[in-house]
Amino acid sequence: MTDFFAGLPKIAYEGPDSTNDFSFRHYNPDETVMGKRMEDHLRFAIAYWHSFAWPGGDPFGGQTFQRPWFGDTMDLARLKADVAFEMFDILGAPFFCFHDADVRPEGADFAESTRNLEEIVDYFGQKMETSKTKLLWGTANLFSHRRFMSGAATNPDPDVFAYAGATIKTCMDATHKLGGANYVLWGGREGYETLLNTDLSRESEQAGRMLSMVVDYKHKIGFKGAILIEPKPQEPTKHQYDYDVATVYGFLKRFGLENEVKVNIEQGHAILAGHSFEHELAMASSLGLFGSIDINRNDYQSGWDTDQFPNNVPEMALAFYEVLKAGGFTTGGTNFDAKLRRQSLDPEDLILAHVGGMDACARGLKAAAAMLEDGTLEALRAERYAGWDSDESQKILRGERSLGDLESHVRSAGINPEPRSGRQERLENLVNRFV
Ligand code: XUL
Ligand code: CO
Repeated sequence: MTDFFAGLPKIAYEGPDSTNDFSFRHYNPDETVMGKRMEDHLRFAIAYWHSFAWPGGDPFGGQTFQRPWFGDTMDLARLKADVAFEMFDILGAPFFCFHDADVRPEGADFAESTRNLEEIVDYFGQKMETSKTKLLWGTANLFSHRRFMSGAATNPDPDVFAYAGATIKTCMDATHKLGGANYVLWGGREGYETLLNTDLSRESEQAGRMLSMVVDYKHKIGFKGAILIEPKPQEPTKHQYDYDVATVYGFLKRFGLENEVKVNIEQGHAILAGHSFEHELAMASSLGLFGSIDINRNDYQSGWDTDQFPNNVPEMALAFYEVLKAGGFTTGGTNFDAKLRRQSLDPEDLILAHVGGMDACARGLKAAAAMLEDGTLEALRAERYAGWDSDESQKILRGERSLGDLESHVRSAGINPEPRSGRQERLENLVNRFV
């Protein structure tokens, strides 16, 4: 037991009227929502990197956090793991997620880095024997070290491609060993700064090859979890290839991987791509790609990736509405890829940030379930498209009508369409009854 969270209680559900900051007001793991326990719906995960590895820097200033485990030794990596599992326990977190670089010190070479990772994975394994917290996903950090500055799979240097592939293998092994539910690939440096030095065609071929190797390796080792790509349009790279869900779908189709890989959709990345979060969720669901979510928002003024904890309940309601309509999570979950503000120095800030985020999601989930159970929104949507249920319309969709047939039909039936209201304000008012 470390003393990092000394004096802080285990967080319990006390209901909406509680004035205790250290309690859940809405997240009640055992409460049933649409026939499923809330904990099983939401499948919350703590992100190791933001909570335990991030030093509190910004582009104008360095470290603000002084954590006793900061440093590059294996002893400190073990201390970090001790504190992490203590926080998982305080929050009752069912899952966590990590990159290799979050959990182990970088070695002098590949072999040493891998040995360090394997030692920490064994340490995690021991802790997980007595902890309820499981691994939602593992991933490789292929963006922080200078060797990856020009990309990992999309690097002009095949040695970097090899190093990246070898690193992914070790991280897939680690994820598999810990019983991880998914494996994530986020291509922060897979893109370019300038077309003047970039061969787009080669780079996308390389990315396709790497992903095919990842899928082959998954099958080789019998990893049953999902492989997930996390789209993002830019930052750190000026133009990232996995721009958004639709772009990822095109990439997967091109390499014949659309039935092998799904997406991990992050709210902040959706915003950076000029979409709403719910747009990306609905798009993934309609393309059969919905996998998991990273639930961190951006500041709407800053225009960059601020990775803040969710606290806007109407936004969460619309997001979980799409999650529920997609059938909910199978292997996926709700990962807090969110960090404290750099002035939030205290251990209790770390706990309260997650408490607030978990409550905001739980309120959103309950509102979304109530909207679905009420049924008005879906009934109005179905009514809007009801014309397509007719026999003639279905023939059009089945490809049994040509443009010439449409012309004859319009002429003979005297079709002269009258626009109908989209009723947006009425629908927005309806949503506001539930949030
Ligand atoms: C970066 C980001 C990553 C991925 C995992 O914006 O979201 O933390 O979630 O590499
Ligand atoms: Co993320």
